[in-house]
Amino acid sequence: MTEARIDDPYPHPAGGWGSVKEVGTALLNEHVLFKGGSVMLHQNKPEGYACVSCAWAKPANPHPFEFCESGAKATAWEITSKRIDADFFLQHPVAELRTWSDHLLEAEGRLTVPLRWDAASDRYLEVTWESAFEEIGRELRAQDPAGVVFYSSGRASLETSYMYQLAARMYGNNNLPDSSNMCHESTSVALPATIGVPIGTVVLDDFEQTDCILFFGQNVGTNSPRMLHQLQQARKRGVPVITFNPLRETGLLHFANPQSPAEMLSTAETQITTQYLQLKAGGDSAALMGMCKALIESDDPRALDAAFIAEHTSGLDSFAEAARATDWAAIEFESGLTRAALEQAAATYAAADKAIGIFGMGMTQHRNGVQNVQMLSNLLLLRGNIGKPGAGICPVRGHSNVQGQRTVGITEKPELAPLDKLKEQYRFEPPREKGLNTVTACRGILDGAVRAFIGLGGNFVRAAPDTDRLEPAWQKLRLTVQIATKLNRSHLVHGEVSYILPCLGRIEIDRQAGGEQSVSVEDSTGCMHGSRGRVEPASASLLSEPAIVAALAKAMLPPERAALAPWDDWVADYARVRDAIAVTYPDIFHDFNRRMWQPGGFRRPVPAAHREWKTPNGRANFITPATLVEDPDQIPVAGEVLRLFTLRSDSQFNTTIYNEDDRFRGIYGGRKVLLINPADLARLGLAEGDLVDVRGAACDGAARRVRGLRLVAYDVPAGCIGGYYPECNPLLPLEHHAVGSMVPAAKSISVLLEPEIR
Ligand SMILES: Nc1nc2c(c(=O)[nH]1)N[C@H]1C(S)=C(S)[C@@H](COP(=O)(O)OP(=O)(O)OC[C@H]3O[C@@H](n4cnc5c(=O)[nH]c(N)nc54)[C@H](O)[C@@H]3O)O[C@H]1N2
Ligand SMILES: Nc1nc2c(c(=O)[nH]1)N[C@H]1C(S)=C(S)[C@@H](COP(=O)(O)OP(=O)(O)OC[C@H]3O[C@@H](n4cnc5c(=O)[nH]c(N)nc54)[C@H](O)[C@@H]3O)O[C@H]1N2
Ligand SMILES: [Mo]
Repeated sequence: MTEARIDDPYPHPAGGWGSVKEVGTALLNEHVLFKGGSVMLHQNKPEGYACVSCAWAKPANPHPFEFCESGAKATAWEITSKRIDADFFLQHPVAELRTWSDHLLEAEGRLTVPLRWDAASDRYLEVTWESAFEEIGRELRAQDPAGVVFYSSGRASLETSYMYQLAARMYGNNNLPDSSNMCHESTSVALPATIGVPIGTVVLDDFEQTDCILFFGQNVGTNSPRMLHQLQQARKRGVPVITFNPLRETGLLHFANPQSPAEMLSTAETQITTQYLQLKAGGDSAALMGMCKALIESDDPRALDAAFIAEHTSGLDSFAEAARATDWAAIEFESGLTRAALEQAAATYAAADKAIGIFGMGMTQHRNGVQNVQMLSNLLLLRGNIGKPGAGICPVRGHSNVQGQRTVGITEKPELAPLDKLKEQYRFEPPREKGLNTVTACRGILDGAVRAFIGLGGNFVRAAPDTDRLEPAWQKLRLTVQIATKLNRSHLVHGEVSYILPCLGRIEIDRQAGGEQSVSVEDSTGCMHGSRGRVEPASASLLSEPAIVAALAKAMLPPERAALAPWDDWVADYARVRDAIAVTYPDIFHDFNRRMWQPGGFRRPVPAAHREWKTPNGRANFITPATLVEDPDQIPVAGEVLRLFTLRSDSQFNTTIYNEDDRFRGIYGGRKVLLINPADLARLGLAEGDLVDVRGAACDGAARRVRGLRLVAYDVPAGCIGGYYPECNPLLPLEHHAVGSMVPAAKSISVLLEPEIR
């Protein structure tokens, strides 16, 4: 058993027949096989709807089936025929629902009516929309704006997000944290300093021209499977793919295209990775330093692009000095990789004219998350791999519009929002104080400074760190309001006054006074796309997100302030919101209403993509890393400290758990498991199948524990263990976050294993 797993937990390609079967099962479970099948033909198509799963680019010439297994599951989950009505809550008091799993809560189906928590009966009771907005407005008007948080999860459209940030700023704060605070904020902080843009420089065309792909800490087979098409095409041209990941992920090993009949009928499959480097969790900066050192110390003058460096960059001298001064022993120790392996990777990279560096949460969710991204930027700059066709940096964004939300003003950083423009456009004085991000909002919840929380989607309590500290504090909030499609734990661990406001999903037809509406989203490559819902709403009582945001704004703002923006006109016709967005951001969104339907979307300007560097010194900058040591937070404790990295399974979208299996990793029978190296098992006197408690061993010394996790022997580097998000979030200390970006360091948490306490 152990042996088989370590050899290959899923001896089949990603995609393939397993994928087809999973899509069918997902649709069947939600009782939408027929409807779902035809709906999905519109996914990621011009005139169709943008997938609600990941943010990967949507091509101008889509495949007939431009969806993947993960997208199909997300679609089925949203258009499910299952419903939660008011009766459900009469039968289930909130205290009881708090004992349900994440999976069971969402599996009940779509929320259908607005709900208010009733203290006397501990139940959510149906209310009218009017009374909901009236009371929420009254509550918010009584609060100091400094203590109110406007969170967004990255799914809401550009239109909704723009309205939401304006409402918050008219209300009086910049407290606009979003899910990217837990995700790619490290990228958004790292890249402006190195190349002068907060986003990636790569577009789909670059994949057709590249000679080499470097792949860091991103699980493509599960989290952005449509990218497998680009990878497969590149591999067919013989392009090497070098992967850095502590786990051997099925999707990074091989792929059979479920949309290619030839591949499905034969045993043909594409090998994706050509060199797989199983580094230690948190070893990326060191690994990248190894590759940079190999290039810098190379005898071959062509190893570096001297002309590019001279013309475009700054800072190489001190970076090169640091690389020379770092010895290989330190690099090998911190990365867990051998010098030979890193030199081989560097040689492959040096042989390519054009290279792309792709990365995900394995890079950003670390104490050194910002530095990791800057080290990848350094490596690319050494060979002029930014700002030319076939090359560039490619952060893979998570939620389907998380990048776009930032583009239209959802940010707690006042310097990143066009406040003067908003002032001129809406004739009010926008607040200039720094707002709360995820970590500082949690601090405020813990110390009582935050009194009210509005959630535009998401499941903040489950997604954020330190679950067991946060939940009791969260219940002391005066007001919690959750705009949502599905029931989740953040609705059940609630404030004194608490509302659930059910909304339309993006796949649903959105009818307003001005007719059927469309929305827009930005993908991972900075391209904006229109999206039109296709299925009948889950319930006639749902409101759209723009309608809810507009009603909230009108309820919480003094009437003369609310009158400064045309909320009702916007709801009647979202094209008017896009007009307003185009006024605020003319460079990006001019002609928005026309261009949003362009096949492949329209791209926002990305100066670095043509070697224009919007950095303070006008050059692309090499940045010397501060340290290669991953975890400066760890305190000395008795016992053997292991490094826990938290993972998504192939059956979840963040805190949405479709089912409890992780097919690609061969993990069945529940998510309360830890993946551990067999040598660690033996050394710690433990055996596969044992149940253990995991105790936090990080920074502040506070007690943190997750009980009863089952050990699974797995091919992970010694000293590192894998566990699932969000089950392991009680172990993630709030103050253990990335330097500079404050992204919780969910990919290296210091822990100890102890025999289970029963
Ligand atoms: N189906 C599905 N799609 C999704 C999501 C989902 O949950 N389900 N979530 C969406 C969201 S919001 C996001 S942000 C993305 C997340 O997508 P990813 O960026 O892929 O995030 P994770 O799955 O958390 O982990 C990524 C990989 O990092 C590896 N890893 C862990 N630690 C390290 C390390 O220290 N170094 C390196 N190099 N690798 C490491 C893990 O083994 C894993 O393969 O996906 C989006 N798409
Ligand atoms: N330990 C650990 N923690 C992590 C991570 C990790 O890798 N490890 N990853 C982090 C990352 S990358 C992210 S992005 C965050 C995710 O954090 P969030 O974005 O807050 O969480 P989700 O699980 O995506 O939110 C799911 C809920 O969104 C609601 N929803 C779904 N669709 C819609 C819609 O169309 N409209 C509205 N209004 N609501 C909708 C549903 O009610 C559903 O229950 O978690 C972070 N937390
Ligand atoms: Mo994310």
